[in-house]
Amino acid sequence: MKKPQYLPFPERFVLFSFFCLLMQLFITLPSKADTWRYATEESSTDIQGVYANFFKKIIEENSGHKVLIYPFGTLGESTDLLEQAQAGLLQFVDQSPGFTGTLIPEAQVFLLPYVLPEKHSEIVYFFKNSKTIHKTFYQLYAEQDLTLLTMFPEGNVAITTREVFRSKEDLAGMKIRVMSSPLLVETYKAFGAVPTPLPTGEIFGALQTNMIQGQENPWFYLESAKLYEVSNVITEIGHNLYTTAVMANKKFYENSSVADQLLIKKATKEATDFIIEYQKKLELIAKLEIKKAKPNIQYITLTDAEREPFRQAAKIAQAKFIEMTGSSGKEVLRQLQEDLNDAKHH
Ligand code: 6CS
Repeated sequence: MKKPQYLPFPERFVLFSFFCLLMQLFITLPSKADTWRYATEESSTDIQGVYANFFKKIIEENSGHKVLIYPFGTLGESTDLLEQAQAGLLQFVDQSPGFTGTLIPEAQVFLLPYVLPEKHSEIVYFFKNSKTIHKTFYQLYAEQDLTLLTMFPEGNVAITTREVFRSKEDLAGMKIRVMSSPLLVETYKAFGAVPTPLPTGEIFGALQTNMIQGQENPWFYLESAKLYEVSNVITEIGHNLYTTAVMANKKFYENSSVADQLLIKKATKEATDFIIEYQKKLELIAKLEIKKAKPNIQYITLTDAEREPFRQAAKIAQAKFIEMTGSSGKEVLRQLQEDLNDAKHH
């Protein structure tokens, strides 16, 4: 039998080194300059906008690419943006689980009341290391043609109303606007209110005309969207941390060069690290700014005892979540609780 002919060792070594060099060049060489489109649900000075601009800066400083940012209002409502990203008209999009929940019901796990941590160190650890986000959700979003890049918090959610409320009974008959999530609807029903899903662009007008009597959002947004102007009371029941997600169109991401994928990962990581710290300061600033602009606004923080009925109602919301998502949601919730436990003991 004929023995296979191998190149002698020195030539083999030279050939192998040449191949390694080529691979390295392929990985590190900048790809051709492209324009990437990135839409957010908020204005460019809001948290999502600040994140997007940070991301853009890293991409543009390290490649020939340009990132065009489309802030809220330029391309439509949140649901329009996601459709455009799925279709590849946008390369990047920021959408919060309160809207994604209609497409990926499991995303609503981030809306469950009294689940996410309040302590900053736990929040940081959770968002950076959570298997729910980086493994389970990565897969669930991929099934919808989206590559999930990151999720980050935007601060504690507070509820604005016309009248004071301290109990579920006080909320009876009050129409409270929520994002278009079936789980948020069930949650506010369990809280005793009349949940009213509306797109972002309609919140201010609906409050002004008394079509709704309240809504929930993180503090920075109550200030930047001027929602306090059309509210008399802002109440903290301590039920949630607003969470958002940044995604890429999956085909675009997978067809990008290795160098571009690495650059997107680098920009995502650095922007996430930055924004988690940045958003932390905004709550206090918003509280001061709102009081300055409207001194007679009333801030109320429910006591532990007053929160108890809302904590009980949260159990109904959890049962509804499982009803909506089945065994997949059950597993998501189990994983989330494990992640939160890790964050607590880290
Ligand atoms: O409530 C909303 O619709 C909006 N809230 C925030 C904090 N970001 C975007 C979202 O569309």
